[in-house]
Amino acid sequence: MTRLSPKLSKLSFLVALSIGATACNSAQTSDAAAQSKTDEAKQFIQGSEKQLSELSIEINRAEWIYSNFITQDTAALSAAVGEKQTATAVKLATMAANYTQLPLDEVSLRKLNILRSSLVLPAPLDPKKNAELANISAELNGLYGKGKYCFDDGRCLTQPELSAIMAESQNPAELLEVWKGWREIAKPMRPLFKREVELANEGAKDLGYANLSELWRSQYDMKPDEFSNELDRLWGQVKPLYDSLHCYVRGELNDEYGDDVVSKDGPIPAHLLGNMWAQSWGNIYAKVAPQDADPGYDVTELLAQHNYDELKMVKQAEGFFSSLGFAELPDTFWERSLFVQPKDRDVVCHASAWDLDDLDDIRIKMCIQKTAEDFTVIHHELGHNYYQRAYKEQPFIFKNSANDGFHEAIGDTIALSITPSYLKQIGLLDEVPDASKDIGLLLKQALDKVAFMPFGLMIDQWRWKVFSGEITPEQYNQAWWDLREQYQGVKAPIARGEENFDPGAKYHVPGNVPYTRYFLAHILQFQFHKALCDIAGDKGPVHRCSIYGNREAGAKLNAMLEMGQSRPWPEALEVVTGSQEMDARAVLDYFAPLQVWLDKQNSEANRQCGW
Ligand code: X8Z
Ligand code: ZN
Repeated sequence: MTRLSPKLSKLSFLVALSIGATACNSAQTSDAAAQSKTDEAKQFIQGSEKQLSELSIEINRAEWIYSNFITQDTAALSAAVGEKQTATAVKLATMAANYTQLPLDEVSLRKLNILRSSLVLPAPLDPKKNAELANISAELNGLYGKGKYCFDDGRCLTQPELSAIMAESQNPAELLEVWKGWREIAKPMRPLFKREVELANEGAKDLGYANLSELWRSQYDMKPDEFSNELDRLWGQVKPLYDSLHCYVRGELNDEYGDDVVSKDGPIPAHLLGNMWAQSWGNIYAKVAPQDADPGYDVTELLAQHNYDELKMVKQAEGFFSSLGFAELPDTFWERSLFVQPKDRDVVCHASAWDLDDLDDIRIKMCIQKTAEDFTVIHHELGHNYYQRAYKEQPFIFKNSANDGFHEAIGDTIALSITPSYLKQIGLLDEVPDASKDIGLLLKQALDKVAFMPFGLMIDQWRWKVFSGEITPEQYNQAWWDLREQYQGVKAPIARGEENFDPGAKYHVPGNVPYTRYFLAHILQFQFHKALCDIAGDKGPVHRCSIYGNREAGAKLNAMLEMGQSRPWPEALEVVTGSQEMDARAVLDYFAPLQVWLDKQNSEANRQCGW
């Protein structure tokens, strides 16, 4: 007996107990009943996975077609399939809740909990309301995708074209016109969004959640309020770095535009940061670059000099993943993806990655601009595709990332390895700038990544309050700008009354895509990058490390990706980083030399930081 493992002895103990119970008939009946209940639960899980995986292919196809050809008809088809899929998912989520109290194995319980909590737009059980919600959702997506602004001279520009002006123009009047013009597309969204929130809140209640906020925050292997606290903790770690960056950028913009346009002590007007939403600021790097530490190259220009077109940019990004040991993308990826904005029809240009059949039919859809920014976005999208392919052997319910922040972090992690030495290796750059130019490189990176963090956080801070009723429809826009100011220190360049619906001008609001994932991804990618650089044996500063070509790092990354959502995310995190905690220290370490430099600049210029 002593040779038995503890697990086996426990088993024989249970067997003994149940044998003892045979003397009592009622116990036998209840044992049998319990057994049949657990069998039923397992059958339910199996049936759900089959049903959902079949439906998933149908919905993926309908949505792919809709967002590649936005018309009345494709909207109707997408809404019809959406309606069917939501009805099924809501039914299964409701049933799943009934089984979660059973003494089931860990895997089954995890599947039931995921089934219960993973809807992002739950419809009420009432079929009429479900149909209404499906139509609203499709309409909001279409309004964004079709959105254009027409100038007085008759030119009508789409979102990528307007974004290019926001990135390049030096003329504040033009920037303001484009900024304001794009936001016109969102005005008609307001009543639709309001109704969408009402219906989805009702759906969330039907599933046993207080509201949609609680449901969205229930998807992180911890209690919803614990998750909110976790975000506050992470943001608290980063905020001092953000404040230094904000202070520096505001000072430089004040020098450039004068007190009338950018004050020395208030929030920064949102149209001057090189981006339609002031979410990442890398496009104004040249305006705020350090004179003596500029690396002297620009990836957008390097791409042009080396005749990179859209396809070549994607091939180059694929090459990075191949160098880590990932298999090449399938032929169907190249045949079916959309890389170039079609001139003759409306498409959703916002970049996305797709997995049509939950196996190998992976694609991206993106109106690629030949810029450094989109070179990074391509890596971001491919990160999704490689993740999807890595977990394709998982059961359907686990075909997802450890949490949604992981999905968003993979491609960005790879893009952190686009260093000068990598650019030299692939023939884009002739000479690697020496260490004296690191501040310029770090500043560019901080403008993209650190500036993003409060934006990544505030969108769902707004939405969660909208869902819980703390922000009423009459306060949508005011509350939006209050949070923009609170988190980002950014303000609207002109008065924005409630006739506007500025949140709707950001894709993820009409698209109903949760946004906290990007905040998490911005923390996680620095943790992953550091850990993979350690695995690759890189001994230099982490901002100069590239894992290009390192198979060991690739294998470790793949080991995490393959897990999909089968285990709680801290375990997946541990596989790559050795730690179960999300931790912004990796961000602070990466930018440590920049933080010192920024604080020196700010104090030498006698700047009053904060807003
Ligand atoms: O939406 C995206 C990706 C698609 S998942 C292009 N991102 C966020 C955004 O553009 O607002 C990537 C970073 C943040
Ligand atoms: Zn993404």
